[in-house]
Amino acid sequence: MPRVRIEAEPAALVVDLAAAALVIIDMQRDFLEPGGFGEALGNDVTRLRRAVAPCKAVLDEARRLGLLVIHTREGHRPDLSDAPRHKVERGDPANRIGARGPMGRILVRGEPGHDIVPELYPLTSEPVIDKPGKGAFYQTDLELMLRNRGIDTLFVAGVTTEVCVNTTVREANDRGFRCIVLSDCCASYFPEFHDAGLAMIKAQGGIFGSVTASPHLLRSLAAVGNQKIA
Ligand code: TIU
Repeated sequence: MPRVRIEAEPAALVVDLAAAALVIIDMQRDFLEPGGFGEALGNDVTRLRRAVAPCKAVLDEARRLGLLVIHTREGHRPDLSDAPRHKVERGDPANRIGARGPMGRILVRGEPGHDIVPELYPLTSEPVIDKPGKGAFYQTDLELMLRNRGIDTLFVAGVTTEVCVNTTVREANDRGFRCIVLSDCCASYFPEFHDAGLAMIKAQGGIFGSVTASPHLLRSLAAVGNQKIA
């Protein structure tokens, strides 16, 4: 089984790729495109677009090697019965979760805006986790899926760095999964929160996990050559 050394902060790591997965968090049109939830919350969505190309490069390499890839989407049932009241009632009523926007009902499963951006669209073989919360482990079968596959290490990408990425990494850390967050594959509407979100993960000897930039991972994966992981 291929093992690779990856440059990371606070320290380099050795990863058994057969026990690793790429988890891409919430790269949904609602967060990344105009007219969605992100913009409805008053955010500049172009700030998130910069993560798409690095994510695509890592996704392509993961697919080439046969690394397990899991996508997540934040969103709710059409009747919003799985959405806490305070979450639904946040913000301008015209732009709330469940309200009708240019990409359908905001953050509702099955609507165009809820789906993943075309550049990173999942293959049918790649599990998609629909999650009602910020963390990908909360009320989902992600942990079951990872344990069934013997996964102990997660490469984490997606948006936003300080919200769903950080929440997921903290949940994963408590469950015993090692997280390696790909800094340029994550993004935030607030650059300072992106930086702080990454700093919090890798501080204190990597209290929640490690951080690296995608070129380091890509270099390590390229060294595997044409060996297939699975
Ligand atoms: N608003 C914001 O920064 N994020 C979210 O609402 N969800 C995710 O991060 N996916």
